[in-house]
Amino acid sequence: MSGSEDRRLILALDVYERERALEIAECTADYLWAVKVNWPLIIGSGLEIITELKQVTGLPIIADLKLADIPNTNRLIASKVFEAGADYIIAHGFVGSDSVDAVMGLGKTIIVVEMSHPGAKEFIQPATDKLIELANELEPFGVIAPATRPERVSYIRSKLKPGIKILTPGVGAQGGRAGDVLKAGADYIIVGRSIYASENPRKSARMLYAETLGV
Ligand code: NUP
Repeated sequence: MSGSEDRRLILALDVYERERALEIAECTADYLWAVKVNWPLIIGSGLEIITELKQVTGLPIIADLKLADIPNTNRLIASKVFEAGADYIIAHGFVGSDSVDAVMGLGKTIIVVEMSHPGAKEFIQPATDKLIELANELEPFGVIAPATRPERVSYIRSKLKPGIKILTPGVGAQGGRAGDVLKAGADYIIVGRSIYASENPRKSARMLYAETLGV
């Protein structure tokens, strides 16, 4: 297997069960840059799953909590999550720079500037320009942008400071295509159901990994 520097695939591990999560992460790890955990897995298996996933895969762990609270509460949550071993936390930007700053003070942060589902057009997309400004000001590790709308990823790339990574969920089950969104300027694709709900998660991850190499 090649080194992790050419990997641009992030597994969204949205299952509840600890055993199943560890099994899927272990068998796909060769093709991943990182593993993303979200509320379903944390609620189903507890926060310790972050530590265990790190041990089993040796990969960075992204905690997709989409923090959206006052600075103090964001800080209280983020400190426990970083303590558990998370390398990155995803936070919402619409709550304001002080709330995001509280997370950034504790560790590497990814700010949501636009979401991938249809409803994102109602409230988030109209605020995307401001959320990009916020990211340019705070310079987080990265931002979340929609793989379901490659043209929006191009737009976000054109406005975003170079060096800030773009991570894009929405490939596969939500209709986005890896090649399209990587060509549009995404650095990483985030894929959940197309891998963990497939008959052969390792094979699905390998195929997606191969797609990212061709771009
Ligand atoms: O805009 C977003 N869209 C999205 O799907 C921001 C996210 N963080 N996600 C997450 O990415 C979502 O919660 C899930 O964990 C993953 C996509 O999973 P799937 O649609 O590939 O199964």
